[in-house]
Amino acid sequence: MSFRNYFSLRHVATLLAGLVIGIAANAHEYKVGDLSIEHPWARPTVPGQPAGGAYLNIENKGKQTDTLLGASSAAFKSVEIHTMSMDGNVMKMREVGSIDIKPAEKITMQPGNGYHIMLIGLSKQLKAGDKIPLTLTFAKAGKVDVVLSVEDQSAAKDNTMDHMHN
Ligand SMILES: [Cu+2]
Repeated sequence: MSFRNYFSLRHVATLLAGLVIGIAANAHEYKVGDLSIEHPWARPTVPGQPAGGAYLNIENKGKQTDTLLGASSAAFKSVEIHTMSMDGNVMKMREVGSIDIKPAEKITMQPGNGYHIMLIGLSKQLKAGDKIPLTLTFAKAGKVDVVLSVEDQSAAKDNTMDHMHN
């Protein structure tokens, strides 16, 4: 390997290390029992928007299934767990009563597909940088307080508001 190649590899490695540290500093993670809850965040809303979407990942590192039973926050009238899926060409959303998280399973929520948390009855607009308390209730792990950070990830595909319901 020439000195030049060696130098660029080192340079790339340094950049990658910086990136990983950057991500770690941004992400926030909560551990409760065997569960780890990663990066709770919500999308900003426009003025007058009645509901918003929130997302987080839940990983079960234990040997027993736990169940997310619900979520609540004083900032909203109600908080519901929803899932979205394609039915032919139509994106359909429905409320799910709970989400099972099996051993070694990781539930990933993201805009536009699968599970999300619906924040209903916004008392004010959600703006990037806002921090919103949210309480998750699990069957085994109990109640877990997390903080949703409102982040503008406008590059992310989002259909959350395209399938609004009452
Ligand atoms: Cu929804």
